Amino acid sequence: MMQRRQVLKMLGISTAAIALPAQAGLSDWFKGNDRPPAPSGKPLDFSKPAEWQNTLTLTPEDKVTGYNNFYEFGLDKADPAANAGSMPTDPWKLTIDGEVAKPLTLDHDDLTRRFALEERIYRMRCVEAWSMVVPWVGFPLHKLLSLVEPTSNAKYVAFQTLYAPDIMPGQKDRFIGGGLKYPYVEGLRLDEAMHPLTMLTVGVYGKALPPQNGAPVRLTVPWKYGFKGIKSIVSIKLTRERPPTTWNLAAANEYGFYANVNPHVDHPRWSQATERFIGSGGILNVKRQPTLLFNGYADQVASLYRGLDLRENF
Ligand SMILES: Nc1nc2c(c(=O)[nH]1)N[C@H]1C(S)=C(S)[C@@H](COP(=O)(O)O)O[C@H]1N2
Ligand SMILES: [Mo]
Repeated sequence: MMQRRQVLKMLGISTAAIALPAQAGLSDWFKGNDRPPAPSGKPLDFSKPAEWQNTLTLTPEDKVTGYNNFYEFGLDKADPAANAGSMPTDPWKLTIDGEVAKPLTLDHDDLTRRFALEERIYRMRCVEAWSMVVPWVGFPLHKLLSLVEPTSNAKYVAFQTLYAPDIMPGQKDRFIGGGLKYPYVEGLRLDEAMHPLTMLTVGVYGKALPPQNGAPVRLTVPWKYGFKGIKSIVSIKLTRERPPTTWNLAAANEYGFYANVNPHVDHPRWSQATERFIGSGGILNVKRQPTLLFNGYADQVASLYRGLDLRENF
């Protein structure tokens, strides 16, 4: 519920003035978790490259698929699991074009068949200061980008979520959708997009992504705040200019283009020094732990930002 208030506050709207529908908040969800289990997708074929395995404690599947941000389906963490089932994800079209020599369109089955799938256990850190550890299934984005052959003009990669206001109530109603501008858009510098950690994700916990996690394909950039991980992608465009990004459009002083996880750069309204790890316990067992620079991936990604002031470029 804090998030809804924050968004409304951001829009200059007082929560007291609006009758909001009664919905389960964080505490209710942890208390009961009596919602029906999220629909489980079809099992996927994938390898488990040693490089991407580790001994981090996984966030349980019911929390990964039941505690979500997907504002197209509402602001409460339980809304996406409750409402996203109506989103048709097969057939699907993902178009890759713009500054490329060989534009390409992938359909639903291409997403799981065209590239060898890998399971990768990644940390995931939301800008709201909670975190998870998730076994994603997908393939590195650079494999797709190499296939379309970016031109020498390509400097950025722009991503766009499905726009379907009749299916996604948040796109039609600014109170359901938090007043964000839709379709949801995100972007990366080309070198960030080509980084081996950056993945197009089609599954979680060994199965095709459930709709609430961004079926049939979403982005995973583990060293950045979760909002960079745009869901249910229909378009990837290589561009010359830096593309607009949804949360930056909503509040440029709070959400930057880079959004690299950084314990030393606080959000204007809260500290980013620590995070609540969502594990197997109830709300009393949620563990506070230090936030890691680049979410623990500094060895692999710090060189991308050499010479860049991370405070200015948050
Ligand atoms: N289209 C779209 N993508 C989105 C969001 C959203 O509201 N709409 N929320 C983002 C945020 S804030 C987070 S933390 C992650 C959450 O991903 P998860 O629900 O799979 O954990 O999705 C990101 N991708
Ligand atoms: Mo987030």
